[in-house]
Amino acid sequence: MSGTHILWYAQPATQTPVRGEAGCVGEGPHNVWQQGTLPIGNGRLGATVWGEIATERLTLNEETLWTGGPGSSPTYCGGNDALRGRYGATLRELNHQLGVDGASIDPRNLTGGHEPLEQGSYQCWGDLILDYGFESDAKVTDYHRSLDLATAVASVRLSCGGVTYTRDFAVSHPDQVLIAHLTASAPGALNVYIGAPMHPDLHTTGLRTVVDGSELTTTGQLANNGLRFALSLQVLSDAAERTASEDGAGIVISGATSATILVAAATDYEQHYPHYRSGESEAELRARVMRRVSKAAAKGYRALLQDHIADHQALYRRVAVDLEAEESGQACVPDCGETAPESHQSGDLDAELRPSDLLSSAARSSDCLPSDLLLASYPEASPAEQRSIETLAFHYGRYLLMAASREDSQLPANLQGMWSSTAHDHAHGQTPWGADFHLNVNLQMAYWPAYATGLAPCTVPLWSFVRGLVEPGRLTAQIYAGAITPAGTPIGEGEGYMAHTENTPFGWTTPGEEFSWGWSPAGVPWILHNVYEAYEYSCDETLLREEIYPLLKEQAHFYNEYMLQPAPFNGEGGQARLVTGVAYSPEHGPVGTAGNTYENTLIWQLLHDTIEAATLLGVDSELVGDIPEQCPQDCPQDCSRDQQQECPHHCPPPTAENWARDENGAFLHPAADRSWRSALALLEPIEIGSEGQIKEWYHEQALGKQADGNWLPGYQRDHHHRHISHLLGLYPGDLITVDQSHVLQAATVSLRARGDEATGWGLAHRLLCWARMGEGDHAHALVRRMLTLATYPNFFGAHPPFQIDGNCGYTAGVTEMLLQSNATFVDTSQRSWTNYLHILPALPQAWAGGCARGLEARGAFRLDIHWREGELDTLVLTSEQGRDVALRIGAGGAEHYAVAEIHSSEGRMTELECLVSRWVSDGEHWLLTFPTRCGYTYTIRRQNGRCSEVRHLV
Ligand code: FUC
Ligand code: CA
Repeated sequence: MSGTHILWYAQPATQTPVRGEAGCVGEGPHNVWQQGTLPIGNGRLGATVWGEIATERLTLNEETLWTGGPGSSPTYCGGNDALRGRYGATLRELNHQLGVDGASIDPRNLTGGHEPLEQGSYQCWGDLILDYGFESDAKVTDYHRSLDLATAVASVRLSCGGVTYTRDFAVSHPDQVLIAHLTASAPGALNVYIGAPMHPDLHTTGLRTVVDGSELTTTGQLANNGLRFALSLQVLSDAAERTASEDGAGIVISGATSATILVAAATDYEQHYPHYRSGESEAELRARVMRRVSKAAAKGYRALLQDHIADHQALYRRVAVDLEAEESGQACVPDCGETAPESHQSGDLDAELRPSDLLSSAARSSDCLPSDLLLASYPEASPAEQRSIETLAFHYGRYLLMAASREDSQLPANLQGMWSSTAHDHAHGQTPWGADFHLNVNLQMAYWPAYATGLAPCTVPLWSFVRGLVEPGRLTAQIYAGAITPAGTPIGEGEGYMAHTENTPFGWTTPGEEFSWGWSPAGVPWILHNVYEAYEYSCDETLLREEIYPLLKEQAHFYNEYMLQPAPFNGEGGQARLVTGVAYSPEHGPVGTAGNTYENTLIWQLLHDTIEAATLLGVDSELVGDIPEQCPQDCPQDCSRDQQQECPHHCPPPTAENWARDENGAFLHPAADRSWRSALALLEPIEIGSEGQIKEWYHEQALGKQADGNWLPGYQRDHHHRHISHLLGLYPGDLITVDQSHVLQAATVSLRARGDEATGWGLAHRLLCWARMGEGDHAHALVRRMLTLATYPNFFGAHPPFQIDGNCGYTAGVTEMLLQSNATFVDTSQRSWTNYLHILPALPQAWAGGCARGLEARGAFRLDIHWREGELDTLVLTSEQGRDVALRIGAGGAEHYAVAEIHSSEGRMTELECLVSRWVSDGEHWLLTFPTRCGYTYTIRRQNGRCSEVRHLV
């Protein structure tokens, strides 16, 4: 049903009732904007379409229009404050105090970033205004506006004075222009004023708009930092007359039947430390945007639209999901938004084709409610309608990430993707959190659905952003942790880089001005987890060697050499253990504790991934170290634990004492073993508290309480905190998996204690965790909660306010309910099946039948999953790298399935040794394992005797 790819409304944005809370943008125009407008974008240039009747408005955004950074002050240095950080001395003193003074200390000097005008904020560019000049009492009929996710075209259609007007809007990725196509049903009835004013709250210098015939150009600089900007607009039309408007700021067309308006915009930003500028002059920048528009104009509307749709669909159609129950018993084929006419693909696009026409027929042909009413009716809607809303929201998360982040974007998706209606120089001015790149959950979450839903190309700007953290982050590491890297050191070989919660395009890697939200060095290991996924999903070793491993290695080195400390308390087994020193669990509880579960979990994942990568690449074996747990097995003497230190056959067990330092930070035992493996073994991230919960802080006993029974300072016992940072090992991490019942049980206690109420992204994180726990119905309760409480009428996720993390987290959550691939099991021959595929691991009852096409799993597998009556029906698995595969089938049980067909591209069948293995760990599980060949497709169905052997492994 087309309803899962189209949003449509029967009224303009300003007449769409707002729903739920506005958040920090307050009631008023920005709230109307965030709840009612429809977003389009090509990863660099974006717009939100209002669909207003007489004066159409598109709020324009360009991803690099930011205040702050170089130019905002002559002494700009990424916000770092050397007087506070004291080249690591402050951190060392505080770490020392943690050992002496107990549970927590006052870390107010681990701050920086005092200048909000240097930190800066994302800026709304302005508007594209299309004023039709209708009389104020003109009667308008047949109004609708829509956004087709499958074509990335937003459309408006209305009739007024006997004329039908259409407007179709898209932002082309191949041609880097915004396209607005306007038509009137009566010849010559199109009379429109066209303007592109900059946002009234922008502070600019040298702002100049020139109108020349059908061309308009605006240039200027941001007053705050001198960033140059330029916009070029061109009108192509059959107008009888074309004039500059009286104020000289716009173009008026009269007597036209159709018109195409093309807009390009850019700044002289370049992601290059330390200047972050391309070096272009005003004339060069202007020429760049004018060239784009002229090239597009020469191509013409038909070809532009056609290429836009083809480019969008090549990515969008990789994946589709259909959650609607299959009552009919027919094969489920997910609709990828094929409602667009064939001509969209074949090339003979009708000159008069208007995407806006499609919706009218789609809307007419179904009795589908407009999207705002449909969403509002969700709690009472029929099961089929509920499934279609859930499916639409899944597709929307992918759509938004694509629109905000493409392979040639200069910056990753920001807190609001790339859409904003506000402008203010100040970091904490108007745009929520300056729409910055938040590293204590938000940026990570925006990219969580990327790999599993076929959007790997959209992650390219994320890596370049992370790579871009290295140089400024080395300065932050030097000032706050004393890690000195000589200039010019290649990535991977330095002493380390550090960044914290709030990040900007200009290397703002300083801790924030308040420790409680501003200090979060583990944000870097966390975002590296996203980066490592690029390898896990693609198995591309060149990418791993050249891009990913150096980033991991330098960060692992940094933690190992500068951040890890022997804890002032013992681990659960009574042994000394490592922590990361002064820490804060985002943004909750006691301030300045000796490590915490959040940080230890993230460092565990960092070391785990770095070791895995180094081992795969066959490099840095001394840094990796031996496998401690294997030594005792090789020991010819059966020595007890305290004899091991002396036993010549034994690797000494790793000890935290090896990380002890003097007051200058030098190691007391320079030659001691501090391998990554030893550090990993000493992190012990998960400790279980007296109420059976996963502790959030190591001195927590009962939930939220310290040993004396008092509440931990800052613990939010009245309303449950949105962050669930102590559960990162469950999602996105690999530390807690369904195969370890006691930790899983503890995670359940913690999740239940935190409750199902949270902000938009907080709900999404809970959804993901319940999916990883294998609790489909609970995960689905969070799906319902998100759609009921945290989704605006335009389907933007509501923190509130709008943040893109909720939308992307939702899509990741639905995906994790259908497919997971991050856990490991070890079979009886000691073979580790890392990242085995778990099919339908958390299928809720509400999704009895459905299908998903094109999902990707770690190990470079692509899957089409069909299920019926709550069980797997057919699985089609394509192997992209020829890895061996292990399948666990949550809904159905692997013991009932077998490989039924194998195809290569030549259509050949081959023989295959397929094993159904019983694997006992915390209960009985069955796995189907078989080798695959690159490019071959395997169809798995209920057992039909093709498996050559059934072997019980345990
Ligand atoms: C984190 C969250 C806030 C908000 C902000 C952008 O700091 O704790 O709730 O989402 O990011
Ligand atoms: Ca992993």
